Amino acid sequence: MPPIKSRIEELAIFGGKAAFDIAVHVGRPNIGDRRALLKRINDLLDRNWLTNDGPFLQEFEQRICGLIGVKHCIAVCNATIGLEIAIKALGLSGEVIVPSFTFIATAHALRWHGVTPVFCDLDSSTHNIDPLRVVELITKRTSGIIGVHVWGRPCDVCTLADLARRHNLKLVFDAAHAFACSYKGRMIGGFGNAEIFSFHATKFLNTFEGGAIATDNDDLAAKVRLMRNFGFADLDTVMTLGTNGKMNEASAAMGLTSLESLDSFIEANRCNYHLYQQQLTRVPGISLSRYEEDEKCNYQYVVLEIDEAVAGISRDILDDILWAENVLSRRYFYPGCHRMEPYRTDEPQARLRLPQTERLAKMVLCLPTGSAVSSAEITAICALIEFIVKHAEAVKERLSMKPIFGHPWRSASSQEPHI
Ligand code: T4K
Repeated sequence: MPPIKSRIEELAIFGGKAAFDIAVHVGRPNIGDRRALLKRINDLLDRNWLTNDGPFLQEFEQRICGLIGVKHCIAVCNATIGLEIAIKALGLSGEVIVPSFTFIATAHALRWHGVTPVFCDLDSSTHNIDPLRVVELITKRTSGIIGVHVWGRPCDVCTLADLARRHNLKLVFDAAHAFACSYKGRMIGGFGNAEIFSFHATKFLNTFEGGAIATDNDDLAAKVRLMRNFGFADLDTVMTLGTNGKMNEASAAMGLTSLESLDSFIEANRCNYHLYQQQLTRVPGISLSRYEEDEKCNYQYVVLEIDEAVAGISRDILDDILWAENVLSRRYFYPGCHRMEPYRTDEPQARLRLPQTERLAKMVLCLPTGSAVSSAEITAICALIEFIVKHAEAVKERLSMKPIFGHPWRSASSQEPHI
């Protein structure tokens, strides 16, 4: 376990030795049984079948359908392409209402297809899109709503579904974070017109790169399958506009292997989450976002909210100090999509109508978790945070003598949004 600091001079940001010799990451991949994976890789090489609807892909899709109780699962090469295919297949056009507090992929997938993302504010208790604000944004041009189950915590699915039905809108969920989570006892995957999972390397269940579109709608599933493969219905018949969204066999092999460790990945995350929770409750101004523990959750994100007025230190200073100690915390989803291009040029005043997003984007910090992070490392990270908050005044004073300007790897524009 890294030594606990006793004086602020020992903090790495002031020239002390970093608490961790090797960086501790948010989003370190969970690797399942290597032998099982390598056996599958050998199998696919022996078979000489590397992609295009191979046997591993089919098995992976069936396993997901069984696991989450959804009729159709169409695996894709990443969730961004999954979102794009769903957007095309559902005929979204004009404007679509999305949260700004999400990974940029949610907005880009729309804009890439000429659809305007209309950013909606969030519910600060869940970090998810606020249905009360959604209703205010519906216009004649609105064709749909994309809710994002941020951190794997489900959106207010019932209210959004009701809104979508009443206004004749399509409803899609970006479920990139929410694989193996449930809402009102039912697994995420079957809500709305379609839900899209991410199996990127940084997700708790990964296929290296990958994703999947889940839906109970037969027609939509058939269309999505065509679109994933250039629109091909058979060897030389193209039925529709399409793209190359296929998941390859190596990714599907990784997916099958990861699924075999699903429970242990979740259990590792759950233990990590509770350890953080137990150790951070005593730190004023730092709160851990809660999961509904009577639902299924994957606990894949450990999300702090830093209340500067109480903690005495801002999220950004805490982040800088942690990075110096080799704890690579992340400010997801700062500064919010509306402050990123091309959206900030499109609507420079968007911040005025997104007060909760603005507030939250300055408070949130994600901490390392997953099977690669040990209990000792978590204890050391919590001790560091406690130490920093306890000495907040002295730390700030010392920093004011030698100002830091954020990480060298952060661009000037991301430190200081221009708007
Ligand atoms: N919708 C939502 C709500 C999403 O969060 C995402 C993706 C998407 C849609 C789109 O899904 P995909 O098209 O990607 O399937 C990362 C991921 O790349 C991204 O998938 C994820 N969300 C987002 C929240 O996080 P970055 O830009 O933070 O990645 P990066 O390279 O900085 O890596 C994060 C940390 O993980 C680093 O500390 C390094 C570590 N890492 C990363 C990789 C790739 C590893 O230790 N090993 C690795 O192999 O976006």
